[in-house]
Amino acid sequence: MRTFCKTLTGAFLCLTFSCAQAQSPVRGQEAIRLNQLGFYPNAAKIAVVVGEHQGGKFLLKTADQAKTVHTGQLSESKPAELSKRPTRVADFSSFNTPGTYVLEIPGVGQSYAFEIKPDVHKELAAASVKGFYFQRTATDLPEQYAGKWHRPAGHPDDKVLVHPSAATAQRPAGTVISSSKGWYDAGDYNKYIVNSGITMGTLLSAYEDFPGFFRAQNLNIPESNNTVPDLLDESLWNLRWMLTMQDPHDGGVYHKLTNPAFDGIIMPHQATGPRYVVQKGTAAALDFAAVMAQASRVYRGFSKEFPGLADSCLTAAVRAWDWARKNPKVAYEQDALNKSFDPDVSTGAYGDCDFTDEFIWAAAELYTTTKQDSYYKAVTMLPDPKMPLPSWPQVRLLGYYTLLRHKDKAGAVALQDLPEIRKRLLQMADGMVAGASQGAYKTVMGRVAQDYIWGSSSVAANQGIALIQAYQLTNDKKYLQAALSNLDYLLGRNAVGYSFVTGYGDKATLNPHHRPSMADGVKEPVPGLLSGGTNGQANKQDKCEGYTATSPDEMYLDVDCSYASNEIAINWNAPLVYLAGALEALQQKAGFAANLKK
Ligand code: 9MR
Ligand code: 9MR
Repeated sequence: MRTFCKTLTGAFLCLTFSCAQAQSPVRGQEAIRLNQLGFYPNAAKIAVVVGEHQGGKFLLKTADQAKTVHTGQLSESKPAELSKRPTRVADFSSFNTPGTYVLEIPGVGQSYAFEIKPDVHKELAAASVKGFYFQRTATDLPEQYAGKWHRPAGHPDDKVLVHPSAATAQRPAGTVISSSKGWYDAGDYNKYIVNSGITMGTLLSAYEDFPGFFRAQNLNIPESNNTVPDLLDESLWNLRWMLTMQDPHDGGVYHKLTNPAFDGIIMPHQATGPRYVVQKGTAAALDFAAVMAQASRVYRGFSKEFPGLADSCLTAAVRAWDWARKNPKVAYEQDALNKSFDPDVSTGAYGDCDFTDEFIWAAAELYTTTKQDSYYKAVTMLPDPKMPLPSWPQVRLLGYYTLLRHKDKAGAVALQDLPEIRKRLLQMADGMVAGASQGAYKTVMGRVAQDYIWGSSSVAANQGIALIQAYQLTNDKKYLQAALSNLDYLLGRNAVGYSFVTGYGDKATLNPHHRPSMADGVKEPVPGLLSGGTNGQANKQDKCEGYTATSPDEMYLDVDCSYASNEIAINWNAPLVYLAGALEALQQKAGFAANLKK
């Protein structure tokens, strides 16, 4: 077992009851909540001071404290929306000289040191993609690429069994198939098509929206020296696995590749139990179809490097779509499945029984790639006025983003809906902007308790993506500013004061529920991984010891047993890749700096 107490920037942090006596009151660095990496020179720069305090002045000092470069007034005290804790804002947006600084609040203390510079999130943006490399199954991660987190290959998955729930005449139960490569889903070692779907859709969209930025990014992965952008090389590792999850006999797609029960807390190569592909389903088929249709479009640009890949993806997409049209209501219901088949399967369910949004996403991708109206017309593209934020069971907006992204090549059938989709997206984004300006933390994320679900960090990141889409459509800086507020949230301007990205920030997640990070004997967790973050129900869900929070925005424990607030997952990292990459890409564009100014 790892110890939960660690020394961090000089402070002794206590994370369980076992060492509660050393817990210090909230002040100093703990009380000053800000993006621990820093700020773009001409963007908003905000810190939030938490706790009782008389207010007054704040000072911006050089990190060596030799010089005060700026002073300002703290705002009036305001209770945070959920916890009602008093908060004040230090807004130093007008100061824009690059350098390394600390914020000093007389009577409270100093913040962590942070930078003001043009590409302040560049390393983070790369690390968030590199995080996927660390999730690779079936390959050694040598020191050359993985540094101190190098490890032997785990889960070759070249001999996977067809589970009785997935048996067909051509592939009876027990048939051995090869289903190699792919990423581990999260802190566990299984591979789930539904969750791979939104993950891949988000990563491929990041590339489609900001190809120049991702072409220039170097991740130091084994493929870094080829002519393909590293993001697409990395994504291909999972795409190749996804392709093997389609039954060649009927086009259906297995819901997941899994152990019957979660592995213990051991390294990947030590986890050698039997693995199964389990029941085909409609959500898996449609998410797969959407990803393959999009991948066909994206990898078409690399036909020389990957001959035939784009065509194979499109064929796979069409076959999965056809299967789903014939099998439009096959839900993955694990409990029911376990009543009929052995062995029982108790790993992540990713069960969803409403496929309206999966049909919309797959139709939008297939239509955009093929230009065939039949795909578009097969669904009701605007079934209701809702604009649900993307998450693994809700992918409608991924389809809308794609239609808007390719609006210039849209045919009549899509053109009739596009003004309405655009209008709804901007309404959604306007609501987010208004919310951010009213909130105690001045972030879009976290003003309402419903934001704090399992994986809430991805709520923040996906709100950021919606805002970037709005910015791309309008060029209106308010959307960009609001998107940036949520990156600030993820990196420390939040009610628990953590940066939720491992390895990034002075007070960043140290003990994620992530088997390799827990079992590798290396003190620091694998870097570039986004913790699921604050979750109002976490104490009831994982029942870890140590929760003291009573407010949903504070229900977070940086301990590795807290899988409901501190696991990492590919569908959470992907929107971080998008958000950090988009903001870096946009700040590189001439004039963007001035654009971000308040
Ligand atoms: O490690 C598992 C994690 O990946 C899942 O998100 C979580 C919820 O399904 O479950 C974790 O596994 C736990 C299991 O559910 C109960 N026993 C303890 C396991 C963690 O060590
Ligand atoms: O992200 C999933 C979350 O929405 C669910 O509430 C939770 C419990 O079912 O499961 C989460 O997904 C986990 C998956 O089931 C197994 N791998 C780890 C995932 C992240 O915790």
